[in-house]
Amino acid sequence: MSKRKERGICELYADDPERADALVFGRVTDSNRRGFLRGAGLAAMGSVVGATIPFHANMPSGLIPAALAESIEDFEIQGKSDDLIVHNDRPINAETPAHLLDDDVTPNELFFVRNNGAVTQQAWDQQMNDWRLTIDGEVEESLELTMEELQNDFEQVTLRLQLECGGNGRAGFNPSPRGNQWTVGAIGNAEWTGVRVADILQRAGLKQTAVYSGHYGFDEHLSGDPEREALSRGAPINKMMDPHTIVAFKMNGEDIPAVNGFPARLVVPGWAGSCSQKWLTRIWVRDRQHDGAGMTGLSYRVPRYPVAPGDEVPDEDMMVMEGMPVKSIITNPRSDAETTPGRAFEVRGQAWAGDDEVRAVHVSYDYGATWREARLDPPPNRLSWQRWRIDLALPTQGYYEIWARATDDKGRSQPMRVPGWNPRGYWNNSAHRIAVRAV
Ligand SMILES: Nc1nc2c(c(=O)[nH]1)N[C@H]1C(S)=C(S)[C@@H](COP(=O)(O)O)O[C@H]1N2
Ligand SMILES: [Mo]
Repeated sequence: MSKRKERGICELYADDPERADALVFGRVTDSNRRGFLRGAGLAAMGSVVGATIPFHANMPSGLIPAALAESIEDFEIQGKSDDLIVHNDRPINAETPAHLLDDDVTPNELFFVRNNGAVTQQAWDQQMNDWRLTIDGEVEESLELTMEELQNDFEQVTLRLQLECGGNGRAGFNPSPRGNQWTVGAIGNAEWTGVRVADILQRAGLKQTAVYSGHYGFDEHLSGDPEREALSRGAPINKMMDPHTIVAFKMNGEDIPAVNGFPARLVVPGWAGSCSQKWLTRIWVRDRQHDGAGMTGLSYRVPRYPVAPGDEVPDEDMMVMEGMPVKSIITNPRSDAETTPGRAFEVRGQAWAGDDEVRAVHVSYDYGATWREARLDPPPNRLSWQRWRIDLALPTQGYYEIWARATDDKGRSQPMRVPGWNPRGYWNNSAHRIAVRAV
């Protein structure tokens, strides 16, 4: 897989050095225009330059560290492995190669990143001192929660939850819809700690008129226009009241990485990732479907009926995406692996099914002529992905493809070919396949 990179870190610094600082390291500038790094940002820069930085307090802001300026070829994302496939660095978008999704719990440094806008330095500055979560709209009593209140006033839960971008798999569509050309890796399954949105909404008291949520974060539209949201999606109240829909403040037991929504974000598992607002500041309870950025037009919407590839679809025939379809990936071996004829090896991966549970995973190495059923683990909790594995031996020398196909508990399974084309390329759940040579 080639890196489709549009802009590198040097360009980013050339363009707007201080914003680059904030994006790459979360560096905040004080009134003397010194960049000072704290906590995770400092640790990230330390690990990138390979040592602690004794004089970090003196580092000018907007100055790309020389160690990076000299050596960097690929864009580095704060706290992320450089094995991620970077599709864009403004806004930052990076997916995880399938073979690195082999852990049951996706590590923070491997978890994909999908940003529509960017967090400015001013926003970090302000939010780090004074973050609040507002709940308002169709509620009996509006709330403004501090982080302390959020963490102490509600029961905390820790859950493994899958989060997948609605456009995961977009690269498979033809004609190619615009947008990040995700292959299969805009998915992750972290262990999130947070509080239930249902508990917060119950505290505020839902009015009879409450039907939908609208989510806001402190990232900005890339144009810099403060009137425009980078993204503001929502979900029907019954999905928000699901006990697995949470406001998370920990990811795998640590602070959520800056690019994944520190200090708090929604996790609305099983639905298009866009519902899971990062850098969350407000949940607006509404008396109608939300109409924020990303809720209207072609974004995160799909045709109500099958359309021919390339068709234009009238606005009134588009509907908002909700649950994600059943899907699986092969995480071992990695594609292009070699094996020995006749010798058994383990093929394994993960499978998930939006709001539902996976019932079975089948694997083929003869282009679908025959299928074998893999062993499938139950989810550790609802809406987590599920591990599957099977021992296979390839009969003779040669080139094979291994295909994996999951079926959900409603009997729906993954198509072999790319399913219904749609204008923005959502919901591609076609079966994952890898190449293996027996030599
Ligand atoms: N505030 C905000 N929240 C956001 C986004 C964003 O651009 N801004 N992107 C959304 C989309 S489209 C996805 S797929 C998920 C991705 O979450 P991740 O970057 O932690 O993987 O975040 C969602 N939450
Ligand atoms: Mo997304």
